[in-house]
This record gives sequence, C-alpha cells and structure tokens, in this order.
Amino acid sequence: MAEYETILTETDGAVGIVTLNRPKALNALSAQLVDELVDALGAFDADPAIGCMIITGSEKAFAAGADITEMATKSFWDAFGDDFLAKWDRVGTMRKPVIAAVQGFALGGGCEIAMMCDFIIAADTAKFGQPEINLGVIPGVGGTQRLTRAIGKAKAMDMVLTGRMMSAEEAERSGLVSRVVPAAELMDEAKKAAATIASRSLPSVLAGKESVNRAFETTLSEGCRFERRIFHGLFATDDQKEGMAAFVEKRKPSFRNR
Ligand code: CO8
Repeated sequence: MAEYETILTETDGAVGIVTLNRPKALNALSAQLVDELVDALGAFDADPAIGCMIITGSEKAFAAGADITEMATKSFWDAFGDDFLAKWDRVGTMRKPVIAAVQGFALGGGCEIAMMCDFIIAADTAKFGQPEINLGVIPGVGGTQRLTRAIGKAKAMDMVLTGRMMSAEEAERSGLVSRVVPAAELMDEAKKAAATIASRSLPSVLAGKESVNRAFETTLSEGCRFERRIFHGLFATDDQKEGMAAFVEKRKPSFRNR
C-alpha cells in the first residue's frame, strides 16, 4: 500500500479497512483525502486476497463533509473547469462490496460517501445530514439522488431543504442504514459482516452486487432479465457446483472463487 497522510489502511483477514483520518477537521473530505481514499479502495479492489472493504471514520465523525475551507473561494470556472468532485464518484464504482461503518457525523459529502457504499452499518451515535443548503449550495456528489432513492421524496426533501440532521434510529427506520448497533460494537459488527461476505464465492458476490445496483438504473422487467442472465451464468462456475454439492452432502462449502 502507498503512504497516505489523511487515511489509515489495514487488513483483517480478507477484509480491507480504510479509516478516514483528519481528526482536527472532523475528517473533512479534502481533495487529498478523496484521492487517497479512491487509491486505497482501488488497491483493495484489485487485491485477490481481499473479499470485502470497510470505510470508517472516528468516534466523533465519519466525515463532516467536503472541506469547506478548500472550496469556499472557488469560482464557477474553478468548479466546472476542473470538474470539481468528479473523482468522488469512483468510491461507488468498486466491484467488491464496500461497507460504511458510521459513527458521529456523516454530513454533506460524508453522507454521500456513505451512500456510495453498498450498505451502511451505523453506531447509535451516528448523525446523517445534507446541510449544504446552509452554505448556499446543494449536495454535489449524489446526495439529492441517492438519498431520495434510499428514503423517498418526503424525507429527502425535508433533509435537503432544511439541512437538518437525522439520528441513527430515524435513519434505520427510513431505510438509509441496514443496522444500528451500540457504538462500542460498531467495528466488530462491520468486520463480522465483511468477513461473512468475503467468505462467500467472489463470482456470486460480484454478481449479487451488480444485480442489486441494476435496480437503480433500469426498469423492473429489464432488471429481472439482467438478474436471470447472471443467475444462469453462475451455473458455469465451479463454486456453484461446490456450493450445491456441499448442501446436499451436509458439509460446509469450500469456495475457490472461480
Ligand atoms: N470542512 C472543513 N473543516 C471542517 C468541516 C468541513 N466540512 N467540518 C468541521 N470542520 C472543522 C471546523 O472548522 C473545526 O476546525 P477548527 O478547530 O480549526 O476551528 C473542526 O473541524 C471541529 O469542528 P467544530 O468546532 O465545528 O465542531 P462542533 O462539534 O462544534 O460541530 C459540526 C460539528 C456540526 C459537524 C460542524 O463542524 C459543522 O457544521 N461542520 C460543517 C458541516 C457541513 O456543512 N458539511 C457539508 C459540507 S459541503 C459538502 O460536503 C457538499 C459537497 C458538495 C458541494 C458542492 C459544491 C460545488
């Protein structure tokens, strides 16, 4: 792994973990941090020893948004000419699953990065919000789109137009997060989920992720057709033979990721 200044990376078995680490700025997402995050995720994604990734932050903040000091003086041309924020999208293009383990603030770009992950496990201390309206802008990396798909128009409008924060409990009730756990158990829970995913057959994990994501991009009938074709395709893998033989023989499968 490369040397990073704004993130920490580690592995736990087949799980790659990226910890956002700018404690003095509540993990505000500077250009350098986003570069490093995308680089580290890309390296884990390409590493055959890794089956799942986790992005996490600190106890106080997953991330308090894009770095406001860095963008405060940008002109229209600075933003448009450089396609400001375009690189962030790459967080959502990893092929292997990425879990966001969130405690504390996940605001603005922090909430958007969490929503680019495949699912969010939240500590009971987590607070989600899209407060860009307070700064005279709107979300810029998918907040109005992914939040609306996750929690529906009424709540998304409420969040985006008032800039209010949502508790972990409300976020789970609204469908933004998959589980809420006590803060002290957050990383254990996220690692357990990631290790479970990493223990499954990689071809079916990649297929499952891609197929669920199709639901956001296409019609129901096209999505179901896509799913069925991939389902059929998985019968060409050794792992399908192994998985089903193991069930019949009442033993644990031993997947070889092929
Ligand atoms: N950027 C830069 N620095 C930050 C940020 C941030 N987003 N958030 C916090 N910090 C810094 C503070 O300035 C402070 O620094 P210092 O100690 O040097 O004064 C330090 O982190 C600690 O913060 P606070 O003292 O404010 O801590 P509190 O516990 O009092 O408050 C809050 C915590 C409520 C999270 C508060 O810090 C806050 O409101 N932060 C800003 C949240 C926000 O507005 N986020 C959205 C940013 S915009 C964005 O992400 C959208 C991207 C798309 C934009 C498109 C533009 C074209």
